Amino acid sequence: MALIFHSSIKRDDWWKAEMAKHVPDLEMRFHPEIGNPDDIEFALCFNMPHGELAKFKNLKAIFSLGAGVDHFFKDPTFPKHVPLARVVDDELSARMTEYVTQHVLNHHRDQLTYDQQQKEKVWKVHHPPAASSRKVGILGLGALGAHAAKTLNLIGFQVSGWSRSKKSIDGVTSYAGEDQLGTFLKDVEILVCLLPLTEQTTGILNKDLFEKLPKGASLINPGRGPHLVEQDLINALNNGHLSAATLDVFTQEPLPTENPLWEHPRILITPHVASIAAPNRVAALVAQNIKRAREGKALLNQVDVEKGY
Ligand code: NDP
Ligand code: OXD
Repeated sequence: MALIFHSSIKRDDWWKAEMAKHVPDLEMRFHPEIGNPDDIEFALCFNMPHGELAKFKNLKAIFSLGAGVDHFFKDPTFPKHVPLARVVDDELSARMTEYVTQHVLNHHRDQLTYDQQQKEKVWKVHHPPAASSRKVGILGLGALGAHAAKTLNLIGFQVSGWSRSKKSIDGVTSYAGEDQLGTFLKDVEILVCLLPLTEQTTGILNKDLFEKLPKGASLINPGRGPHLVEQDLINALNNGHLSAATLDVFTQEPLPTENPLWEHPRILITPHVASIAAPNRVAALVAQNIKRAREGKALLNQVDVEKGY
């Protein structure tokens, strides 16, 4: 009964101790010290090197260390028949809501303009509309998007969201499916992307989508880098159709120093920190799911591999 662990963050002793609190009979092995691959029944990982998970023929479950699972599906040998669970956690949602709220307010109050004015020692007032007449739209109304939508609504913004299936969230207008994307976008002044990265959503933040937004709209992307066509964003900012953007995730991470996004005066960049799953919460979730797998129960927060999220 062994669990293989892989993460770029090396805290092996900590993970051993934390998992032992919940599942004392579990042996933890740290990739690449696999031992006999046939011993491995569970895998807890993020960005596992391709081809590795396919070596474990007796896997009972795979757990993502984060909310996103696109990193698994990039591996052509990923064992799709093994149940896969991801992190859905109130604290993770609350942290993402902090990030989204912070940057919605930045764009709502035109903070990038004041940052520039401060550099130039310019005292000039710009009057933002009241939150009650500002329209914020969220692509993706799942665990993270729905949480952020509710908070933005409490602050007083007019909030709408777009998802695959229609939602019923107090104070949030819900649009669903390809047919309603244009209607959703036409009023959105601040657009937040909290979609998972799938075949359907790759490149969704592109020229066509930007043109459907009203002039002066801004973008916040804590979803995934490949949602965005970077050059289309730069063009839309340079021609004045979009006014500003906040980007947390990038097609290439770390963002290469020569990437023009770094220097754009209307882009605010953070290094994939919008919401990081807390290890103690992940350990508790994984332990709960290991117990369920041992009892033959369905996993909590199981991913639909056909949908890809
Ligand atoms: P969920 O799976 O809970 O929600 C995804 C939402 O997107 C759902 O509402 C779903 O619709 C909608 N959706 C998916 N595909 C489509 C589509 N083709 N068209 C329309 N809507 C679609 O995911 P989470 O909210 O937990 O996480 C979202 C993403 O946030 C993660 O996948 C990850 O990429 C990113 N993330 C980023 C972090 C960061 O620090 N930057 C941290 C954590 C996550 P429906 O509800 O109808 O299925
Ligand atoms: C996640 C992330 O998916 O950190 O949890 O991006």
